[in-house]
Amino acid sequence: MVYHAFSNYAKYAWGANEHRPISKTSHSANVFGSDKLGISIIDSLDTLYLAGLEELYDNSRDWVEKQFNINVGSEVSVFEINIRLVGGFLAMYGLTNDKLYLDKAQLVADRLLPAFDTPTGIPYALITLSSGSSRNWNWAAGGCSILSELGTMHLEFQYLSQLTGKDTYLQKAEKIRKVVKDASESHLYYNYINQQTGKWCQKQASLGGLGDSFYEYLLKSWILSGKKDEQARSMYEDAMKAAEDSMLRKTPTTNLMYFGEQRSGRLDAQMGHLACFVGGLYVLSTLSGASSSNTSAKHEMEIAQGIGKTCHESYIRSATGLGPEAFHFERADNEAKSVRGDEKYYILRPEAIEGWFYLWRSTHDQIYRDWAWDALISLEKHCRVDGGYSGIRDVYSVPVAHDDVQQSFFIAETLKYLLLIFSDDSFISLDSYVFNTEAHPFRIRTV
Ligand code: DMJ
Repeated sequence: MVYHAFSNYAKYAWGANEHRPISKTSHSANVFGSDKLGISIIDSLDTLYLAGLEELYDNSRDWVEKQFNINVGSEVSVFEINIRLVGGFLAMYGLTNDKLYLDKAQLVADRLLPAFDTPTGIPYALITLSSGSSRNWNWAAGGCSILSELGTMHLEFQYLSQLTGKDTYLQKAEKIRKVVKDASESHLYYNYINQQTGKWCQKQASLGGLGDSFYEYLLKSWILSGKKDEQARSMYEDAMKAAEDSMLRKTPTTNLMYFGEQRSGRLDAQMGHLACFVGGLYVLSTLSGASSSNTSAKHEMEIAQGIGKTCHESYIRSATGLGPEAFHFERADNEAKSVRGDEKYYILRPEAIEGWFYLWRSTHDQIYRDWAWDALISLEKHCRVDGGYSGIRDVYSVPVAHDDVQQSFFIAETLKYLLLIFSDDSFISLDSYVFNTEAHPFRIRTV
């Protein structure tokens, strides 16, 4: 699958950010701008390397060395460039010790730094790479910065400081954390914050889109610090407790567990596909021993298994065996299914499989490999096309309509977690590596 996905990208769109597997042309999402930054090459490096696809990997390294160019006029997402490019390069440096990758990681991170020049240190969402000029998304509430974006710099910047010995990066991330921590209300964190004042812009909270990886990076920063960053651990524990109280529910008759979305004190009984990652996060919390005595491992594993099951239900209640972008729990006769036309799509996302990967590693219950295998078969059946893999527009409708985009996270994450779930535990052991939010494994330093 990795070979089919990447070799077709290479054949039809080499150097472009992504590709269209049906039109067999280049594609670039607006988060990557219009220049060819080779996002799919860099995002795929570690998966190619781990899958042992040597020729494709060698060609990719060669492209990075000779053709990668960040000195372009594109306006890009600070978050996306950080998790895919800085994260992709850092993981490769940890895996290979090849200095090229550390140099490139630093080169890219340095280009992002002007976005952090705000009164609070909270970065803008978008930056023009050549000029450093920065701004927020037009659609963001109150013109504010987004929690999942500004809260997802810490791991890469911490690791870059560890590897280069330069504190600048970690200091930027620590400054953000302080502002967000000071703003929190009873350990609740909202999705939008003003980068000028450090005040919340709206009282909406979510473990799915707009919030998700902020929570993920609290736990993972603690792990990557060799479990020394106690502030990250305690913020994670308190934030998850507050999130459970305000957003974790079970359906009354079928006991399906879900994290809803908090909107100004009211809970929306819907969950996004993105929020399925949280099952894996709870497993990692237990495996790493993050909880103090207040929160038992048993409690965490119940949530991990409950969310893993609910996300699986969202997959098997569709005609394709693949899960929709969002699903609901308001009506007993329609649980874990989409209700609106604009939330029925599947764009090759990894989060459900990611959750089952962690559950497999911690329980070795065959059911998680079976669920991953069923999803893999559905991907082959409905998403594989002659020119790679495509997202689909409606998981409830067969034959499917393709969206004609192969997202770069498909190789970086979805296929990597599939590779890992069917590999031995020692292959990228969770004792030695922590994954960034784009599934790039960072080697944990023990000193
Ligand atoms: C990825 O880019 C990352 O996992 C991010 O944190 C959220 N969304 C996508 C995949 O769905």
